[in-house]
Amino acid sequence: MNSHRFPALRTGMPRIVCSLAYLLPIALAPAVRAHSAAAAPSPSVLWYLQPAYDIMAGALPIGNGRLGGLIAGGLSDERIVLNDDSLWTGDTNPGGDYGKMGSYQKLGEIDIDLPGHDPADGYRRDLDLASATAHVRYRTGGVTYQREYFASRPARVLVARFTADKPAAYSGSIALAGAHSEKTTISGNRLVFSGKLSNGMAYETQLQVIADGGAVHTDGSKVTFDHCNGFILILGAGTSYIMDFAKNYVGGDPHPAISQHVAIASQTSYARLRHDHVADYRSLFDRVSLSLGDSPGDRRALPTDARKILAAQGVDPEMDQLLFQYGRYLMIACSRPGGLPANLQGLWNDSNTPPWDSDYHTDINIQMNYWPAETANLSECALPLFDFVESQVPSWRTQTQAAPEYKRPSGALPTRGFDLRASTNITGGMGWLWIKTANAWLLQSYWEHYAFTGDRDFLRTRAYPLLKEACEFWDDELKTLPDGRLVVAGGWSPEHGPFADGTSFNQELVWDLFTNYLDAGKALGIDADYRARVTSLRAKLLVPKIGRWGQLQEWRDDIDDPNDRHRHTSHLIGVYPGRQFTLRQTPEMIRAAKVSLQHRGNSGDAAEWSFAWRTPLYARMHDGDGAYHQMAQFLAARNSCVNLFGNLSDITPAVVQIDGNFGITAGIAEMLLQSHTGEIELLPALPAAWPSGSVRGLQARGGFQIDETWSRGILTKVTLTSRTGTTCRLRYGAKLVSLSLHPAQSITLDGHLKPLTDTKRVQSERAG
Ligand code: FUC
Repeated sequence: MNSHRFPALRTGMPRIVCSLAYLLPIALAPAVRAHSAAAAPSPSVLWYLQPAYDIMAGALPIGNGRLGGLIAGGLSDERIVLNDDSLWTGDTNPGGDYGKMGSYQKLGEIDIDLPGHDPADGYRRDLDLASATAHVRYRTGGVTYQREYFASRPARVLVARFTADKPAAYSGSIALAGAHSEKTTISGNRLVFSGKLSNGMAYETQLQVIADGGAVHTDGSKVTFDHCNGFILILGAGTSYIMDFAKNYVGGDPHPAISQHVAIASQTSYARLRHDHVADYRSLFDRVSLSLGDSPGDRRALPTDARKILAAQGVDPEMDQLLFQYGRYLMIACSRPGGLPANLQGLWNDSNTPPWDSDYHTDINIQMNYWPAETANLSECALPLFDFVESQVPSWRTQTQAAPEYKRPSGALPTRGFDLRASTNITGGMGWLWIKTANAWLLQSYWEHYAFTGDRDFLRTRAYPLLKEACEFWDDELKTLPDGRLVVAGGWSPEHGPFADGTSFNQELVWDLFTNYLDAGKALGIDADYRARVTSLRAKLLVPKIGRWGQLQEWRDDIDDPNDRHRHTSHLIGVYPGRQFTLRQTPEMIRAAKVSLQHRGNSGDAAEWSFAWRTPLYARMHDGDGAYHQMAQFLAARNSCVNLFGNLSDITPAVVQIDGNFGITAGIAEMLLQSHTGEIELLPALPAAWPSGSVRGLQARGGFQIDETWSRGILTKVTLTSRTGTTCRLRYGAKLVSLSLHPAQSITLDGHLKPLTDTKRVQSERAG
């Protein structure tokens, strides 16, 4: 294989390179002569004029929910980093020993040598969010070369196609390398490696090379080809992991299924593979479209990395749209039913020692990953989270009920329920500290899934039993203060300050759990007695107070430091993603929350995800410009450094973390539509930066899909479609109407909430 000439392709490269250096790859690499601006694409494309400068920061991610690829786009040395979401080291249930938790692993990579392709003209690399396909295109030696990549869920493989506009243009080689010193074997143009991790997990990867014309032969560990017209690559992989506690998370040998997937895909035409992939992807992606207005005229001519810098300095609504849809793209690519949920890096990982083990962090990160699932109309993408939780609960339960930290003065241990530590692996293991109310926080997604979809079966069989079990846990664990108030004892406010009784984060999460449980029980009409008990427990919960500088106190004692710039905003969880405090019902608490938020400042404390939390927080305060400012900071973060993560990944602080991408998507949705108060509120936090626009297909609680159009900052039209057939209260500013819809019925209203269709069902109400 050629030495990796292009900086993007050197693995040991330091991740932080400062701003002037950013221009080096373009300015100093004669290898790549930029494509003309004339090819400026639609706003739903990420595009670049050079290969990735760093794999995690710059390569373009594709995924089918389980298998992922990071495309570097090198000229003479293309590199595709491979991942399988279940390839993890670590022991099953290591009993809180962080060291034994293991970490998410890199699977391997495909390395393609194309001697003579460097230098090239007109280089362009892109990721088209409308079709979930990535591309590389360039011209060299009088030939125009094109590559297309996608990850097919229907075919369960990654696919790449290399073509040229002249025959016999390709000569080179293809290698497949595992990340754990495996030996790759080749037979019939199929490269295979397999292995077993020290925890016994078996895995395998198969790559079929299908050449068009020319001569193909194998050369040791590579497939080499001379004068081919082009080639197609089909990659399948898997592990022996299954999400099943009862089987100790060990399933069968992955080999037969991988062989079958690769064989079938290899016999299927490229056009059919692509068609099926795009149809599958679009069935989710096309549910929501967003238009936030025009960007300054010259922006479309700029590649995404350059445009990101400018967008952070001024308004660029198309970039905001791109950020929103990129979060949805990533969700579809890394969280599909049957697979594991999105981990700290989603699915994409170039290391066997990734930051924080690329695990499932339970004190913000995994929760944030799923914030947009319901509002941004990707409810099915939340299913991996529920499958994961249910597969881990038996182990979490055992560990919780044996935890010395939960031992009471009497020596008794908990006998009901489960809780979580901050880090979790995929085999029931947990590490680091207990995040006492992480159980409540994870289960919030269960309630939300029902609230948005109206799926009663899910509520009855999956959500309700866990919500009740967690209530029973807190029923046993809450401590009674001398004044009769109930508190979570010795809890943290992630991730700073003292461990104390009645910390606001914990109080708000138990309130949230109890409320979700009560709503669930009421919807199902069951367990009236226990509901009465939980109602009385909830009434006794200590409610966070307003402190000496007008802040929403983070702790029971008024010890908040007004200069505290910590990245977490844990005490504001009752504002977002919770619903304890709302503008209309508890305006004084929202005012106090805003004081706290403003004092947190704008540093984000080096975690980009913190801007992605502050965006929906300001949105819930109906401060659209405040929300926009946080979103702009997310975009701006670390623009002074090159590794400015041109692929738009969130970074925390020098490593990729995916939570912020999801949080920003959720934040934008929350600016445009809210439904946590019992009303559906239209355009609650529209910023001045988006004076005119439209959105189609956002979801609201109660099983509604909402389309909104606005002009000069004012709603002009709204269409509601009811999934299940129900009533709702629809609000725009001071205007409020009640609607009653049949299943699948739609209704359109103007900006005064006057019906444009089906007048019978609309009845005006006075604003509350
Ligand atoms: C939490 C955060 C960190 C980081 C880590 C993965 O500990 O406080 O910023 O996101 O998770």
